[in-house]
Amino acid sequence: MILAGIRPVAGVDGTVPAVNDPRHWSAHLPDGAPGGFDLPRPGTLVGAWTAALSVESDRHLLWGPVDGGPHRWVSRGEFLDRTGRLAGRLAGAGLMAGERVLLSGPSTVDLAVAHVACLRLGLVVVPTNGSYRDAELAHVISDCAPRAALVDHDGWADLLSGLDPDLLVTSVIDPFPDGLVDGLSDGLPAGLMDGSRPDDPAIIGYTSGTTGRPKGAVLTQVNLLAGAQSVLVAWRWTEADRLVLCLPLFHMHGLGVGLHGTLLAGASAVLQPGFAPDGVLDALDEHDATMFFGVPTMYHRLAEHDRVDRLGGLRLCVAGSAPLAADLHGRLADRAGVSVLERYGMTETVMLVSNPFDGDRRPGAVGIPLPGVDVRLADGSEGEGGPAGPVGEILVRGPNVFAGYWDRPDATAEAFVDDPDGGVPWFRTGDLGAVDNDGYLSIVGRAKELIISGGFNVYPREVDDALGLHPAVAEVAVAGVASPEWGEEVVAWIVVADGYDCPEADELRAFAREHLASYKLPRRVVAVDALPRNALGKVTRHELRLPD
Ligand code: MCA
Ligand code: AMP
Repeated sequence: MILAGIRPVAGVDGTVPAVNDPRHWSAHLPDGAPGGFDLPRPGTLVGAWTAALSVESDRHLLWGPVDGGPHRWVSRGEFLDRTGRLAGRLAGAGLMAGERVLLSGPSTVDLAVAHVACLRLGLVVVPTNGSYRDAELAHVISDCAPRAALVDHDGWADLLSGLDPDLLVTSVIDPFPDGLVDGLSDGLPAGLMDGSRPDDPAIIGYTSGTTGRPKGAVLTQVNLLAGAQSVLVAWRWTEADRLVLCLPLFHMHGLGVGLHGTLLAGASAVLQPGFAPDGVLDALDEHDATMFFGVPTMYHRLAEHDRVDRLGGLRLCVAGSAPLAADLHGRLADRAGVSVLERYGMTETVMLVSNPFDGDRRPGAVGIPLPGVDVRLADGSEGEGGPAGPVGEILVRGPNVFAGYWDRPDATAEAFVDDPDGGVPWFRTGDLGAVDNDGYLSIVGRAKELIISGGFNVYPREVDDALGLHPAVAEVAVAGVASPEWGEEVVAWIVVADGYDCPEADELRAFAREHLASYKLPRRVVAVDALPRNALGKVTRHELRLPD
């Protein structure tokens, strides 16, 4: 069965529009304005940014640490100037459009400048989690072969040079201080800057998709532009907005939505290198913020704070990256008077579905496809109708959907299904959804093996492999267990090797820390006699249970 996962808005003649009819998106438009608008507006991300930031140069743009020093405001004009000069320096170091650059550091103005400078030169940014360990970094480097790395973490320069002696490793704060090629250090000749075309790759985001080892999702200039434009429209994001942004800048939530949206709207953002409830609530007051975006774990902690009512003074609070429990939505409404707007995104698609700005922000549902985005459930979706409708894999297409996985034509082919009517193929999200009678999508499960802990994705097989190296572990399988704070917690079920005692969680964490970023480490360990397996011998993770 094919289901249009979209609001069945009746047309003027009373008919329900076809799958990709723009009238479906009218739920996101101001005053339900009729469809027919163009998204994405033609162009590139860098072109749209420079256009937005070239006027009123003195307006505040980003607050945060600058030049490795104290926090201050950087204006639109200073930001364009800094990114232009840095793009020149990167060119002076011999970097050329299309080459990959690994970028990693705390969320500072310097990191934002480095990101945008790379994009203005046409480099492909590989945003990287600073808690990655050797093996995780080695995989990224061997997969996308970056030419340079701009990094700001202790020990990373040596680590990266050890992994690839040809990699040009430099800092985020003052990259290539001496330049490697003379003549370009003060800026680029006209024509070399902002010259990307809409379909040029801009970012490679590592994610496991539905299966296997992390793959590099290649997002083009126009994918990222479309991803930011749709939420600007849907969330009424304007230059008057000020966002408190404490999400990391190595994932689509903080980067592709928080930072890119701010630059595109010509709005402003207060960057916070890390999340602390006090820090967020103080910043809302100190900087007259209008918006906050966070993962559910952040809202869970904010909801416990005695100043949580301050959130109610904001124009908009957005949650995503993991399910926002209906109960938490209710607590925030009661304690802060805020109706958090939940939306659904993926690395491969930026944002695809959102609750409406105007109208019902429904707890437990992710909402209606964003302007320009088509969503449907896969053929063969099962179950009866009723409030939650049949359940099937969520499929998506639109200008926001990525170009494919880096150097993985096989994985790219597997990730898309043909359109039954011969149209543009659909990307398989690996998420299971159901659509309400009035068109709201809910995520009801996952077809992919994935644990989402505090908004970070953890791939069970990667953790199994690392824990399996411990001598006391004969067999192991990890799975996610519901947690009020983290959404899901990583738990390891272990068959203990002969002659050993079952290791404590702390011991296993200390052991595996060498191989895995720490958010992937198990928080609990359960000893079992055998792992549940199917007839083919494959571990059936959904049958793993905590002891009573
Ligand atoms: C930190 N730790 C975690 C997590 N975060 N453990 C499990 N799950 C986590 N998410 C561990 C650390 O490794 C450390 O362990 C200990 O907790 C304390 O670390 P700390 O940095 O102090 O943690 P925190 O500041 O409390 O971090 C919680 C957090 C953070 C702020 C919720 O996890 C976070 O920023 N999450 C957001 C992730 C995100 O942006 N996701 C978007 C991806 P130890 O002490 O043992 O070392 S999804 C996406 O982009 C799509 C497009 C979408 O839809 O948005
Ligand atoms: P990533 O690949 O890191 O971008 O993670 C994307 C995944 O996060 C999606 O496929 C979903 O499983 C999950 N996700 C994002 N937003 C939500 C949400 N609002 N509710 C439930 N799951 C979500």
